[in-house]
Amino acid sequence: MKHPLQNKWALWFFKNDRQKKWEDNLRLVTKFDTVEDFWALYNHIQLSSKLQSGCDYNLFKDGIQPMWEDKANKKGGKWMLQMNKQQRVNELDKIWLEILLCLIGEGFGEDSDYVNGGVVQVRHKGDKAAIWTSDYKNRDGILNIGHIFRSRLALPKKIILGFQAHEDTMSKSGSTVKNMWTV
Ligand code: M7G
Repeated sequence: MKHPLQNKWALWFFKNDRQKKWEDNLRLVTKFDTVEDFWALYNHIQLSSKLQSGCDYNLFKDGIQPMWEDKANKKGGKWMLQMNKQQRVNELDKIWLEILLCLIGEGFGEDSDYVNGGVVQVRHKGDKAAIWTSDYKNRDGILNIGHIFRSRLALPKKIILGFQAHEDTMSKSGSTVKNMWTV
C-alpha cells in the first residue's frame, strides 16, 4: 500500500506568454495524495533552476486555485522569500524542495489548515519562493507559519521574511508592496 498524505495536492505550472491573459498561462500538471506519487512526480519534472525565466511552480491543496481570486486566498496573503541572482545555482532547488516537504508533510502543525499552498517563481531579477495562507486576520497563526518557514529554510538572521496580503499586492501594480508582518 502507498503511504497516504493528509491532503490531496495539485501541482500547477505557469509559463509566461505575454500574448495571453495571466490565468490562461496557468496549467494544472497533476494531483497526488501519496508519498510515492509525490516522489514519482518530483523526479519526473524539471528542477526549478532549469526552468525558463518567467515560469512558476505552484503546489496547492486540491480545490484551491493558485490565484488571489480563489475564495481561500482572497483574504489571505503570502510569506515571501526574495532571492538574489546567485542563489539560483546553490539554493533555489533546495528551498523549493523544503517548501514542498513542509506542505505535504503538514509541517506547520496546528496552523497547517491555514496554509493553502506554495509558489516558486523563476525571474531574471531574482527568484522568489512563498507560502500562501488564508485569513491574514489570524495574526498568531500567520506569524507562527512565518517562524516555522524561516526555521525550516534555516534563513540567516539578516534576511527578513515579509508577509503581504494579496489585497495589497493586487492594488499595487509593480511597486513594492508593504509587509503586513515580518519575522
Ligand atoms: P507575479 O508573477 O507574482 O510577479 O505577478 P512578477 O512581477 O515577478 O512576474 C505578475 C503579474 O501577474 C501581476 O501583476 C498580475 O498581473 C499577474 N498575477 C499574478 N498573480 C499571482 C495573479 C493572480 O493570482 N490573479 C491574477 N488575476 N493575476 C495575477
